[in-house]
Amino acid sequence: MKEKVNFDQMTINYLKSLAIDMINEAGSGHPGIVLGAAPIIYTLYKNHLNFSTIDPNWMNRDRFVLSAGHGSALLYATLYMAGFNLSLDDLKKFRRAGFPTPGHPEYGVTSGVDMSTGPLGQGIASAVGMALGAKINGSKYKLPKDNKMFSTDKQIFDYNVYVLCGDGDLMEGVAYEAASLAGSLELNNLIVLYDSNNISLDGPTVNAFTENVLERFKALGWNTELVKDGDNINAINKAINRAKASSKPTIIEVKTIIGAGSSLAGTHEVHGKVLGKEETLRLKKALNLPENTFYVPENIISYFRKSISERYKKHFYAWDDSYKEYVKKNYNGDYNYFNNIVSSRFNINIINMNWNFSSESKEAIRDSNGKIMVKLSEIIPTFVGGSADVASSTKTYLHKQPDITKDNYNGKNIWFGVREHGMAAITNGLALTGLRPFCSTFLA
Ligand SMILES: Cc1ncc(C[n+]2csc(CCOP(=O)(O)OP(=O)(O)O)c2C)c(N)n1
Repeated sequence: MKEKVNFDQMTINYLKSLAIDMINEAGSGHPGIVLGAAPIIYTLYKNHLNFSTIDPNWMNRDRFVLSAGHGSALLYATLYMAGFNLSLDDLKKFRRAGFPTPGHPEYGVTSGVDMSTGPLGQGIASAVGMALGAKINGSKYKLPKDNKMFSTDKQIFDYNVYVLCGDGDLMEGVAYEAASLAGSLELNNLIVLYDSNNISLDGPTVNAFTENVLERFKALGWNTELVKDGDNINAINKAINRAKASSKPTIIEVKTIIGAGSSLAGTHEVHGKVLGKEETLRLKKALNLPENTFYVPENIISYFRKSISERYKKHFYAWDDSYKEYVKKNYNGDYNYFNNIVSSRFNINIINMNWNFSSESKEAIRDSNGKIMVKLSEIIPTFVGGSADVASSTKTYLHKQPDITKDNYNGKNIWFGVREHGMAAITNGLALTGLRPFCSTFLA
């Protein structure tokens, strides 16, 4: 009897082998996360992440942030398999200057990369800003409810932000500062997949990182999920489904084995050690794959791409109808104008505005600056921001503009609390959503 092909498993195996071939060819990279986290990224891209490879910059696409930026080979292999604008040749040139496959993901260089990452902790922290940006835009641009088509207000921006992070990201303080604010603001569009393998670069995490991470996130106001077997894509899938339905941000801890399937599995040595030829051949044999390098059969690629496009099409066309209706109603059908507004692509000549400042004035510069910011907030629709609890001193509170709270995202003042590092990273994330953000603190 012919054995039934398990397409999910085979696609995961081919993802692993492509990424391992890339690292071998480059002579450097990180096989550990590739072999441990491939089922996580596969489940996310195949079943959940809404995006269009035809329009990779679709404004309402779900965002993906690889906070563990050292796992770039896995990301590029996934983007190639999903049909983004990457060729096998680009994969072969992993880590070479001038190719869209740099050592760590770079925004604007690779189609499908939503944020530059590498410095651990920054990705997850900036993803909080991206999720907040989505909430702010979601609250601003919407069609009122219509009983025939939809029963609640239809938001033009309602995307989720997904993060893949590792132990290292969660050891960084900036991650917790930002996660704390995400909990307070109930950013339920933020879903963090935690590749939990108890190993980092130098050794086991037990040497330095022993807290119960999920309990900690629970205390921050997050929904938490645990998947005990990182190879169980069914369980990962269900956890993501529950996360999407949650009223809080979610962290899904997925227990994995670093470098799974290699002879160094479960050790820190495989974190960043090139596997090499013999070891790779052994691995491919164990994964039931041919020895060929940079090889994926057509039927595997088309299985992955078809699964994605069938899911995405429904979502995209429904969104496109709402978008067109919204722009027709509110912007006379001028799509360019609307698109430019929401991505801060406009010029305002502030020099020629009537400022009434005198060179004789004894007013403190921060007071004058505060007045300028208030005025700008009235004319720049995407101007939002706040301070690390020192707006009374820095004079950056936007008087006349509403606060952004968990009950009302349609405001302009963000209360960052005393969290300077988190604030800066979150502000980067806000900028990535098209907003024109500011933040303020002072140097002591
Ligand atoms: C801020 C920062 N410090 C240090 C590093 C160097 N570094 C890269 S990966 C890594 C270990 C990360 O461990 P983990 O997140 O568990 O990844 P895994 O070993 O599971 O791949 C370190 C220390 C970095 N990229 N960023």
